[in-house]
Amino acid sequence: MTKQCQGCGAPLHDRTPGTPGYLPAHVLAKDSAVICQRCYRIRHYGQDEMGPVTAERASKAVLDAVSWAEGVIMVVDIMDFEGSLSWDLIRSCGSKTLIAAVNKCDLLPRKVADLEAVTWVRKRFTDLGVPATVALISAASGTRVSDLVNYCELLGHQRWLIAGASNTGKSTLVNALLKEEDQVHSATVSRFPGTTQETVAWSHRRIGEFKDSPGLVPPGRLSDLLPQSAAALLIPARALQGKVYSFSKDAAMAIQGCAAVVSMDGSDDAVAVGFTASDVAWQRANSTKLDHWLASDSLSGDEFDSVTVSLDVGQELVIHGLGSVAMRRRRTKLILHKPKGVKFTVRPNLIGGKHHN
Ligand SMILES: Nc1nc2c(ncn2[C@@H]2O[C@H](COP(=O)(O)OP(=O)(O)OP(=O)(O)O)[C@@H](O)[C@H]2O)c(=O)[nH]1
Ligand SMILES: [Mg+2]
Ligand SMILES: [Zn+2]
Repeated sequence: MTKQCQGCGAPLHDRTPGTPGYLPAHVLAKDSAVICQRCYRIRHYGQDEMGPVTAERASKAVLDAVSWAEGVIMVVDIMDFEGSLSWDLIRSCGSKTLIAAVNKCDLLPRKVADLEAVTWVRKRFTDLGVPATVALISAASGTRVSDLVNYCELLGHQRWLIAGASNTGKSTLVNALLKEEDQVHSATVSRFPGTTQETVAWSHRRIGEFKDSPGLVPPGRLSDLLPQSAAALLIPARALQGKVYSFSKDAAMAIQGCAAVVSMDGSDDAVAVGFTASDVAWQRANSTKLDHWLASDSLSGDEFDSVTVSLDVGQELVIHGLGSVAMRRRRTKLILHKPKGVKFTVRPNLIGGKHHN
């Protein structure tokens, strides 16, 4: 039987160097061979020259695994909440138990109390009509992973699927669960989306069998339109940071080559806060030179389109796979310039105005 890479799930082989699952024949022949060359290079050098799993393959693997599972743990990135929700996954779960493990809560500013964040997430799911039980966790630090385990145990299912959009931290959660089991093997984790290639089965004394799975690619995330190395810059990896700018009429803020917002009617005391949790940040921009600047610097290579958005105080505009903009003090109409195909959402603030005024 073909062995499977324990890190990424690709079938191990010695045929084509430079593809997931590859190992030189003499290494593959050893009993101790458990991870492929790609996983080895990701783990030891932080490099993935072989690229992500295709969206089609990931989708097929996940849908097959949903039929196997009694319960699904859907991992969502709190820093890109709407962008990292997979509606295909939610729909495919039907009436199965669906737990939303809302991950990376360590990246929220410390001022945001846990209860406030959980309340926000629950309300968001209710507003969106998603019937999920919420667990707010940090898989990386292990925060509240034991609560998630307790809840799974209580439900008594024996087959769990860990699934969700790419880069949300599924494999990191798998490793947090394996840590409780003193497992010597682990799933491969990387900052590049598309690391896990196939489902990988593990077991846990208290929750039964569980599977890691390849990341789904929900449509509309800016980070998915870029080459993997550029995408890594946009992926939430650091504490959420807000940049505050006055936002009088014609004022503009931009993330170079990615998106811009221009105020259409801001009064003199209007203030906008641009949030990101990645290696990029909102900057002040010159609204008269914006067209040229966006077109010549498009990171995605896509054409830009423009939409008018009204933003109330207490609401924020989220650009999927990039960041968000919130208004303080005044309701403001703005024009959003973004690459075609990138989705946006207007939603209640994740971080209340009271924390950042
Ligand atoms: N700050 C923070 N980063 C996390 C957390 N969980 C995962 N990450 C980071 O998110 C990135 C993706 O993690 P993975 O576990 O590989 O994500 P995945 O969902 O398995 O990704 P794919 O296999 O590509 O679909 C890595 O850089 C992780 O270190 C978390 O709780 N907090
Ligand atoms: Mg993974
Ligand atoms: Zn591998």
